[in-house]
Amino acid sequence: MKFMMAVLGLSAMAMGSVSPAGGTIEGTVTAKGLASNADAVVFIQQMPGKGAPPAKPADIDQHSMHFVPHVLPVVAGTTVRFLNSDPTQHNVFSPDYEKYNLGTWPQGQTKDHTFAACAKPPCAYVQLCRVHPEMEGYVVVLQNAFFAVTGSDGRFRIDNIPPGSYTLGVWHPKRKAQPKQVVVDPAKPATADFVLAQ
Ligand SMILES: [Cu+2]
Repeated sequence: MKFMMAVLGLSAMAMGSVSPAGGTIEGTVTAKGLASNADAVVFIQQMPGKGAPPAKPADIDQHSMHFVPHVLPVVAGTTVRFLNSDPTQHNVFSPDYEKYNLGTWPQGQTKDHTFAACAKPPCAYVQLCRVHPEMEGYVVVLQNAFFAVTGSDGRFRIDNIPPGSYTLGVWHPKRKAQPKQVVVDPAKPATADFVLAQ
């Protein structure tokens, strides 16, 4: 029996069903002059053949008068499902790119929008509410799924990246930084640190 399993394992490797190990990029984003380093999207700008959106929608909740998460990166073509968890009715809209107004809907229900109109990623769509001017969130449409969002400590980590040389971009609601060139090697994590300025 042991022999059989060993043979099966070998043939699976020979057929290429065991994918090669990818590499990691990790680092920090420092948002100068802001209280928190959160909400920076770090992303690989172009990844050949990696542009397919996920089959399942990505979720944004409207919860206690906030968009949760505040910043949602997605691959171009992704459908975002907007849930209303509040007893009050919101009215989600965005004035960016193709522009949309999803109207209002009751607590516990959802509305979808598919982000298929971003010709040149990244495309940042501000999410606003006609009823509550203080509400604000962002959907950031990217070319591929190799992205991460920083928490308040500013740390990020992107895993399982095919080896290669890439341009690593960063997007933030209020700050900017130049992209960085990064070489991904499965043998050791690459690091990149960004300082965001106005
Ligand atoms: Cu609202």
